[in-house]
Amino acid sequence: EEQRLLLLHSSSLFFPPQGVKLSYGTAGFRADASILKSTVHRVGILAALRSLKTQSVVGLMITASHNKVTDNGVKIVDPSGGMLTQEWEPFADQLASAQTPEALLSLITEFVEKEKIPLDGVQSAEILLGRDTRPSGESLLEAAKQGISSILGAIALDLGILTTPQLHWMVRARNKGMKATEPAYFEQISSSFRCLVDLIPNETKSSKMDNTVVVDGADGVGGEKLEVLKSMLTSLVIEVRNTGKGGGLLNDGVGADYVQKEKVVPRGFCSNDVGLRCASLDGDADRLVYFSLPTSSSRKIDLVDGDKILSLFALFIKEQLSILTKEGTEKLDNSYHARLGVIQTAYANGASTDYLKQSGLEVIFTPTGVKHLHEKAAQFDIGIYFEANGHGTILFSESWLSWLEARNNELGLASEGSEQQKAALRLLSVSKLINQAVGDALSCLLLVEVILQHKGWSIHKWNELYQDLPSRQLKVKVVDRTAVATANAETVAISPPGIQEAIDAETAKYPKGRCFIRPSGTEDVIRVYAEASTQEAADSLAGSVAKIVD
Ligand code: NG1
Ligand code: ZN
Repeated sequence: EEQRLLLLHSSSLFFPPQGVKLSYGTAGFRADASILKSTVHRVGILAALRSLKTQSVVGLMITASHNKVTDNGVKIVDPSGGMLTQEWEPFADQLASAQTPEALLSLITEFVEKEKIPLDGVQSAEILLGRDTRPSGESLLEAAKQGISSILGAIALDLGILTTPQLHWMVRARNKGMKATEPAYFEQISSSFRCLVDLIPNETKSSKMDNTVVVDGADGVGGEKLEVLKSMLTSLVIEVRNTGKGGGLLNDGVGADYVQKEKVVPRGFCSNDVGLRCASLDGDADRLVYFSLPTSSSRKIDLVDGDKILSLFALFIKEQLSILTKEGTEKLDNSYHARLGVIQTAYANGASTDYLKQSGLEVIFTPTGVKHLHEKAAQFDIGIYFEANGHGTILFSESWLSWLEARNNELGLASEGSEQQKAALRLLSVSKLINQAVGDALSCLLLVEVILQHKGWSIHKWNELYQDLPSRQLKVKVVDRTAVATANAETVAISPPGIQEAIDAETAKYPKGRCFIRPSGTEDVIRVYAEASTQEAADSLAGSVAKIVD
């Protein structure tokens, strides 16, 4: 009864927006910040229920990532550090659209019963809260706290302004019984970076590689965190621009999404930067792309996107694995051959997929959204996933990691300092540097940098791994985006009827043409992606398919 009254009272303070239906899309709820309060309040309730159900710590992040500053969003981090289980998403949708406190209460009561959630006030729940730098974040965080405290036994721990991946990392760490503070995060990634630097072969160590990277912080949270991190590193100089402190507007003409989609120089970069190795984070620092300015005369950039980061990582891991498992002289247990898999979505550039396959890698496709990629990657001993937009990470299975630890110890006794042992140490360090909970621009940046140093590669050399096929992405505003449904990892539109045939007919007109459409999970649009042998052809294919959709 006390619980009932608490919920009724708390929800009577938050009115759901009229005439809009929000849904838990690709990455939680997202909308204009002004209509989000009641949704965030309810997600607070949901997070508390999730924590009770799993008897573990969960997270709640307030961010709208790469979207405009006036938008915001909210999502739940599951105990593993990954996204909220998809099984709970429909319930999240129902909660968000309940019209009255009574309707909300009856939904919750029913769900608690069905899921057997111990909502008795005896069990406790704990939720870690984080938010990005958006001005609306503070008051939305307050709404989340009120939602959480309307569940008996639930407590919220406000961690302040964080990158999204930091919060994911901390939830995972907490549930593993590890220290889950920001200093612990910085310590882990900087020390594993230093280990990898120490293991750089002497031949490349002496090469005159430029160890400076210029980073566009998108005027978001990433820049300020990078300033802290960079002071803990040696052998790498990081220059941060668009830190948010210079008055620049978040994600406005800056950031990974802008750079990847528009393929032009972001604000804060100029002709003096020609030839430098540059990188862009997105607004909550879970995406990373690289670029360079080829000439001072145009705004165009040479983009090094998520697919190429993936390729660089895959190449490095594969190399280290083959050193590790090379038939050595010692009779040691070489038997655990890691299953290595690479996960992409339909947005991956076709040239990247060809390259990866030619390099002997197993490539798998999933629908858009990290939750899908992550799930697939977790099925491998080493699963590397990336979206073309720069969101991705490397997952290591527990069983292979414990084998690797043991192997490293054996090698340490039998052949300390051997090539094999160095390979084992490198792989162990990668598993600590890279964020195992979710794609993380900061840890990916450090891994890219140390691999380039390891190989003695410039950004140009890296970019030449393969040449991207020209591509074009468009968005089309439609009345009802749910009218489009897709199959086969979103490569085929199964409704409305006839639309796929029309797309196929258009695509057939272009050499190397590839095109697909899908409803966005974060914006009210249909996305069109086209690829072809020339930029003009890709533009024209995307344009005509956009007309079909319209
Ligand atoms: P939607 O709006 O569902 O396309 C976008 C990105 C996703 C993912 C999410 C979450 C593209 C084409 N889509 O999803 O890859 O990053 O945002 O932020 O880049
Ligand atoms: Zn993001």
